[in-house]
Amino acid sequence: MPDRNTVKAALTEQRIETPSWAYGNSGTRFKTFAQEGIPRDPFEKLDDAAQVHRFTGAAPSVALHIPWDRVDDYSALGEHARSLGLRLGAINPNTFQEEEYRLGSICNPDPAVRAKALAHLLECVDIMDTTGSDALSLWFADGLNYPGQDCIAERQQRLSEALRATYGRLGEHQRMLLEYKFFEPAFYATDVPDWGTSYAHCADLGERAQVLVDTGHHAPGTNIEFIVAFLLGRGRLGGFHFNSRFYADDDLMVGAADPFQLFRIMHEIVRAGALQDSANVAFMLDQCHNLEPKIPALIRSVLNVQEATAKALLVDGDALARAQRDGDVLGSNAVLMDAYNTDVRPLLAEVREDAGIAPDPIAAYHRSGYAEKIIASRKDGTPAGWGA
Ligand code: PSV
Ligand code: MN
Repeated sequence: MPDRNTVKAALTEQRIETPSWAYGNSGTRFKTFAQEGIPRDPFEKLDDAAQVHRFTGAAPSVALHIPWDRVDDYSALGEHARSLGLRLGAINPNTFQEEEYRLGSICNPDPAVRAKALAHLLECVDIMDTTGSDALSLWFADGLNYPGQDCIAERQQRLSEALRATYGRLGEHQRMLLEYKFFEPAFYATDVPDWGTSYAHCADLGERAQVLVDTGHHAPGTNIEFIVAFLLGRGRLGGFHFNSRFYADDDLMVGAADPFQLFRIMHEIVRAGALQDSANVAFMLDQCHNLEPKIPALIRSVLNVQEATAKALLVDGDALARAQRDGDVLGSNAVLMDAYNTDVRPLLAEVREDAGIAPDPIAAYHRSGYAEKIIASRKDGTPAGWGA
């Protein structure tokens, strides 16, 4: 059986990055239901992120989306993060909300549009230099709605060119994560539709280009842990965007739709020793809380990742290896299920108490009065959303 103290130590060290955009208003294609107390700028988003970290002790960094989080002075934003015990995490360029990008960004048939998109990617590396962020997190909404709309093969060439130029601009301690998504917003063909395409482009570029797995971006039934195991084996798993999907890219709280899948993913991570910081796998959330209040939803998401991780750490690796070697199909499955079926909440409560944190972070957040405070103090101004 895994040693209890080793499991606790691993849980104490686990870090999960929250996305700045999860603190702002969001919605579906049909409607955004505004909430009260929403941050009005990136500084206030960090204030809210600090609450998630305060009550979980596990969320010390925040990913930014540019231009949603554009500020005049990124050093000041970084300083604000530091003053809250946070740091700025992955920088996410946005090449999908401007008129010019109607037919794509770096894959667009028009060289002038491609140049604009590339300039934005390079600008984001400049921002990384200032914020000290180590990851450029790329997702392209590029694709086609109709057969014949553009040349699929030429678009791959254009993609390669822009990725190469961006990769060449990265500093020694910076890396590029390439996210894939099998559909949306384009419905006939997507330029980076799957992990294989992302992997091939990353392999062309070099070691500091890695695949980003957004758990919501797969067809129903996809075996995501297989993808994770494969990429880990090649040193190409850059990180995750965790969320849950019931249908497509729902961006719901991680661990809500399929906690067993999250456990299976974390099992591959633990097995490969990729939980440690040295493995450089970024565990990030990419979620939108359209109905539920944002801060407790993010706390719940962090707890869900911790619970899946704790269960994965409890897998008896020796017993599993033995059963697998013996060809004991039922026995090996039982080892995994034993760990999955363990109630790890008391163990995590203990980890928190050891760290001086309340054992029930959601209850502690509600008791803190922070929600009431921001509702009262953020009455004026424009709440942040996907556009700002
Ligand atoms: C696209 O669906 C995505 O997963 C990308 O990571 C974006 O940057 C993010 O969502 C924000 O909408
Ligand atoms: Mn994502």
